[in-house]
Amino acid sequence: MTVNPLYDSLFDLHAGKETPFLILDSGKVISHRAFLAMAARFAGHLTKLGLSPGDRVAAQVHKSPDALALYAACVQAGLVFLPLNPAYTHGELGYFLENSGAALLVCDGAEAAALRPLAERMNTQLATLNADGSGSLSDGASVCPDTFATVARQGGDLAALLYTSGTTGRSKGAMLTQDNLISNARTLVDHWRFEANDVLLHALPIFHTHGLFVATNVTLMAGGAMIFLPRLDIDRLIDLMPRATVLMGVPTFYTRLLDDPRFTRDLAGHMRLFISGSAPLLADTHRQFETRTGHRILERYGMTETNMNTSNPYDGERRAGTVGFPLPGVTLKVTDPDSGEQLPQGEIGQIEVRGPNVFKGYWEMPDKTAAELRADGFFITGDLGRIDADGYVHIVGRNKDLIISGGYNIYPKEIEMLLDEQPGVLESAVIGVPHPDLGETVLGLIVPAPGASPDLDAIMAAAQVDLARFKHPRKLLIVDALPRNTMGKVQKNLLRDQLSETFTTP
Ligand code: MCA
Ligand code: AMP
Repeated sequence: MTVNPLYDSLFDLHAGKETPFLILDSGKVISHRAFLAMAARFAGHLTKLGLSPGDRVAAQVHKSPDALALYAACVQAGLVFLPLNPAYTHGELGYFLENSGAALLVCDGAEAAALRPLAERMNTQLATLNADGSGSLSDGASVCPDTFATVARQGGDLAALLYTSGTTGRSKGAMLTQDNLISNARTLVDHWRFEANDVLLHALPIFHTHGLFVATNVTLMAGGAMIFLPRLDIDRLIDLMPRATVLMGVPTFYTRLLDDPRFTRDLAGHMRLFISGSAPLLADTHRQFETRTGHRILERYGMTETNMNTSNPYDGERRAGTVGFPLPGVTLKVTDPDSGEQLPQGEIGQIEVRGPNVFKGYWEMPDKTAAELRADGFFITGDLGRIDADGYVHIVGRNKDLIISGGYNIYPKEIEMLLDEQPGVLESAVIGVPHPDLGETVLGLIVPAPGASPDLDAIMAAAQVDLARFKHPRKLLIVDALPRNTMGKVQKNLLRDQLSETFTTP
């Protein structure tokens, strides 16, 4: 009898298998059985800490097999996994703890002393897990048994809470249910033909949907293996590619590979599949990749709130500059942003999606949920697109003020609020401009207060204290005024056009 649908579909089938699951750069191999024993020990310890089903477990830890086992442990113990980018500052972390009411924060040992007062203030327990697997969590788990009585859950219960930044500058916790994750993993295993003999080259972070659910859940469900690298390192990717069958990455993975002469048709020839997502893959990159390797990258489109929505076909034409077709079970429509009415085929509008993949809403933010998730189940993605005559979905822009840098989402509002507070600043605008490596990067424009000469170095230093590194403006510029439309709204498109070559010309 199914007691915990997600645990049963991802893990249970392979629990006894000695087949490889994680292949580490050190050469160490962790089998499916050993991984689940590790997860069971963590689950035992989490229960001993007094956590009960539905409690949130925040994990701000480095990528490691143990960090992945913590995810599996949360599923098995009925806890809600809340992964966080280690780049977040303590200030940013405080917001996530407070908003989620996390019962436990797992952090790196090096951060524990500094974070203890924050955790105490939030009434959150603290445990440590270091990149090498040591720490108080592993110490506690080491005396727990290799098996754990899986906690019963239902498909509609929460499995994970993933924060996504908001246009107002405050992050929102997307509530993902067991069914959301299971249905998407099932669809992708089938659509991308994942099998037990697949070996995925995994160099993505595991605190986002892409590296955690798309890559990991799909491999787990198929019973395959992952070459598990701590981060993107092109040398390691090239060295290890001969042992892999599939690579998943953001477009920066592919542009960096193409920049390397060692990445040849011979090296890539045996690979079964290259998948790209999280940010637009330039049609030019798609073509260059095909010329170099003979492979067509399979581009797909997803969101934290929806998991994967569309994918180019496995067998049919993988069309450059498109994100393919809606996945089975997903309904996608293009609507008029003002009226919400569906537009005729071929017209550009906002993309809305509905299906078993679509989340349950934002954690304790009913107004924001109501604004983006319609009563009939359609989620308003904030992306602008069109469907061509052959049914391929094209993403042509965004109806939301969002920058995607190397696959990380950055909401300008959060940075503008900080810049506006700095001495000598009247107002600011933060825009994304093209960047050869990251796709887009952050440019901050500052309008000085009358008679003031803002100190750009001091402003940059202030941003560095409060914001995660990937959100830091790569450059700040002084401008006299910001262009506004008749409604008084800053015309960021004009700024982007004027400044689009800031990082692309030498
Ligand atoms: C690192 N840095 C960044 C980024 N990453 N700055 C801006 N944008 C970034 N994405 C900082 C580093 O801290 C470093 O700071 C400096 O920039 C240069 O770092 P570099 O060595 O080039 O970075 P890297 O370690 O090579 O990382 C680049 C990366 C990485 C490989 C593109 O960011 C990455 O793995 N991105 C994937 C993100 C992802 O998985 N997104 C999925 C979310 P300093 O100068 O101080 O040293 S979206 C999602 O899940 C949806 C559902 C979907 O559709 O998939
Ligand atoms: P996130 O909120 O981090 O889940 O990011 C989701 C956003 O990433 C989407 O709303 C899109 O704007 C963008 N995105 C994801 N995949 C693609 C893609 N293949 N092409 C263009 N944009 C994408």
